[in-house]
Amino acid sequence: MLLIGMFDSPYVRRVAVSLTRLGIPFEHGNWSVGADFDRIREFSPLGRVPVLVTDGGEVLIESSAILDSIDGWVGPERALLPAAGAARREALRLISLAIGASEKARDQLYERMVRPPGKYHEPWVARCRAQMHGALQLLESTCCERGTGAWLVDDRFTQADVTVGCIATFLSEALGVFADPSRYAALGAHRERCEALPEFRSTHSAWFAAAMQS
Ligand SMILES: N[C@@H](CCC(=O)N[C@@H](CS)C(=O)NCC(=O)O)C(=O)O
Repeated sequence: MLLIGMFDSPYVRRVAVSLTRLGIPFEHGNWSVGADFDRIREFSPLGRVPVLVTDGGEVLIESSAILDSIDGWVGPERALLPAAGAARREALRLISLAIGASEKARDQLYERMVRPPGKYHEPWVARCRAQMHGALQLLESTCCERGTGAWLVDDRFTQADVTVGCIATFLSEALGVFADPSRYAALGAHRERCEALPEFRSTHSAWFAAAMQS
């Protein structure tokens, strides 16, 4: 099994954390969507990561669809997304908030990275920033309600923890959202708890963290 994409992407990383957590071995294609664009497009013409190539040669794209397949392979007892009911709805709500915040962060970053300086549209950046913080405030409220040391849904580690953890670290390193430790204290504590786990440690992109600080 080959997982294509760098771990600086929270979408790639949530797949890598899930595979590692579930004990599913994979080879890592540490390819950049910039420098290795043509190589990635040989597997997926969309040119976006993550891409998961199974041992049977099937090419899976889109992190949520990939995670759905992985849960299917391990079965309902071990699946990271709760199977049904209130737990599943709550996990999907938290995952949607985290993904939404990440997409709004990406839009802010791309505005600076892709457009020439004279073409920045500040009202769009401000709108994205407000939307990102709106989602983060709801995640912070949930972490506060759950209390210190609790996982986000039920009493077990789920895909909500994986995704919120990966995206919180991406937002921390790319945009410094935890620079003021009092602003998202409970979410920050949840992130640190996730990052202490072996599956998070083994998939952390030290390169990205350093590049964003310099
Ligand atoms: N919804 C997609 C988002 C994936 C995504 O945006 N990947 C970024 C890297 S973080 C990418 O491939 N960007 C290059 C591009 O879109 O051209 C998923 O969950 O897999």
